[in-house]
Amino acid sequence: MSTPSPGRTSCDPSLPSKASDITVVRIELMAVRLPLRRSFATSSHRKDHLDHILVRLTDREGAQGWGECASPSHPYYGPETFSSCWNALKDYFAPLLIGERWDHPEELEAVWMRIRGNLFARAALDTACWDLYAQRRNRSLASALGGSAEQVEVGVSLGIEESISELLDQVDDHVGQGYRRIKLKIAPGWDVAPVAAVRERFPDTPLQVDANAAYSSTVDHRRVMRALDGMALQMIEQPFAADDLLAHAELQRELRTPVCLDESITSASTAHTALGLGAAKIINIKVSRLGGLTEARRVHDLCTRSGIPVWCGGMHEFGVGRAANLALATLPGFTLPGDISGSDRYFTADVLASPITATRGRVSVPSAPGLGVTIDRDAVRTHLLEKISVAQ
Ligand code: OSB
Ligand code: MG
Repeated sequence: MSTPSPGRTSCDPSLPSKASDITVVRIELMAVRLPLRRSFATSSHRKDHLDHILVRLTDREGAQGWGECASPSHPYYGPETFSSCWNALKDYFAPLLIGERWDHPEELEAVWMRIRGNLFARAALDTACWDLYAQRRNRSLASALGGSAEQVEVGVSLGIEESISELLDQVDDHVGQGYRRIKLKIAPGWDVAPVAAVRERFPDTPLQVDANAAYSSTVDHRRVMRALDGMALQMIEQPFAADDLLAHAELQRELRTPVCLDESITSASTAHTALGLGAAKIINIKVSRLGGLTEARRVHDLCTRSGIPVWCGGMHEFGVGRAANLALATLPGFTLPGDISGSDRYFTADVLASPITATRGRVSVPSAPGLGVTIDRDAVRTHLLEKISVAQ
């Protein structure tokens, strides 16, 4: 036992315990580029490498927390870009966090309250604060969030391929690896035929589709949705524009297949509105899209109270963001397999000393304090594009 230092109320047992009492004194932003093992195409574009921002916080005691900004480079999934996130972190989020004293990461909402949007940027710092907090409490991030699962069931998200036979090979490969379900990206022109071909070859595999808002509520597109409705899918994810909740509600009334919302759900309030309108029967919870773990957990709690199953979505995270997703997915409402496949599916070299791996469709949750992963400093250095530091 160390002797309590004078003036540190947290060490005086006669006073209410202030177990954390954290002040961040340095924030480093690292732009890191990882090549993708295999290029990935969605309804909007194709990519062969990813530029994400890793953030490292250091507090007054020298403890550190890590987070990842997994924003796509271009504004095709949502409004943010790599550059918008870099600027928002450097000019707004980081300066407000530096020097601020806090006990729990939920208090940071008040610190950042004036900043609108920029949720992918915010998520990086929110996650780093949760990591730091959990480490200071000597608890795993999963347990700090209230989760207890030791393993999480996962599936894969497969991009748009050049041909149906290449898609069938991809599905075959991942079903063989034991992934719990297969998600197929769809877009007008790549929907009924490829999905029907997969369903025919794999009649019993849990299958779902994700349109990334590529459809509109026209007669032609609704015909596509009705055709998909006959293919025993687990869900149809985000067919229409993010802000068109009524179109999703109308579609959900026409289909037996559950509609799942991704891009539409940017807060617990939008989730509340969407559920009130009947716009979805399932919600995809993404740490990045919701601005971090605090809001992601709030959406989980709301859905659980409303009897709506949720699953953890992904943004092709490197190991840091992947570990945060994994911790969140240990909460009890995550009853459907998440998009948290092993790092090796995406990258030849991740930024972790031991990458996250899936075995027969399950990923083990680290039990070490915080995110519970070790960053490979050499890998970060090798793939570093740019680094800046914000200090007190
Ligand atoms: O819509 O879920 C999505 C990847 C990038 C952007 C959006 C999405 C996705 C995925 C892949 O579907 C999820 C993953 O494997 O990380
Ligand atoms: Mg999606």
